[in-house]
Amino acid sequence: MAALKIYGVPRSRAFRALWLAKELGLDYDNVMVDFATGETRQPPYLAINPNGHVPAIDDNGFILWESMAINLYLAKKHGSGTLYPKSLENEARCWQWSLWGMTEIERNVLTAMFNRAIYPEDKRDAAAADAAEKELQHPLGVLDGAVSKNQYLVGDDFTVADLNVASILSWARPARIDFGPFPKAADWLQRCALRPAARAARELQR
Ligand SMILES: N[C@@H](CCC(=O)N[C@@H](CS)C(=O)NCC(=O)O)C(=O)O
Repeated sequence: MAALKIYGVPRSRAFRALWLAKELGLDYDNVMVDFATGETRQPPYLAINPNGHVPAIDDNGFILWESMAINLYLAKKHGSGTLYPKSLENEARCWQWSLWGMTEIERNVLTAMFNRAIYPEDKRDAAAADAAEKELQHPLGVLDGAVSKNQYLVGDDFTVADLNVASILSWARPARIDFGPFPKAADWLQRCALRPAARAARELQR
């Protein structure tokens, strides 16, 4: 049994931690807690994450939840100097982009995805999806500007900042977000998605 357990089926936000674990070459066990079965709300799992959400990790007895915190923790622990920058300023930029992803884009990408791809057709709200995409125009412009200057969000090397934001934007395709006005962001997203670890994590979703 591996020292690291990652809770959550790969088609959940656990995908983010699984992608990171693959980038870092970590030995882990993926505990298949499924959000669709209500398992996340049962006492055994609530003892791990009282919020009833996946992902969570158990790293040799240290329990942590919230996908971005998990990835920042694992990247700092195992990827210092590679996926996790050594300077305080670049470390802070990884926090900045991770928090940005969660607060500026995640909700609207999800709204568009649910209303264009996930809900049964008769339950979809096209206007809500369009409004969400409209709200995304400004932050996607910010992202486009950031990756116009450098290859990646924190300079020219791929870091946990890219992984965290790109994993949120992995929903942009089913959400049918038009990246036409954001060509640099589209290229950056493609660069991230084509990484072998990203492909390997997507394979787990099949
Ligand atoms: N902010 C949390 C959100 C986690 C979350 O909402 N996960 C969903 C699956 S992707 C979940 O567990 N849903 C089931 C539930 O809430 O019971 C994170 O990023 O880790």
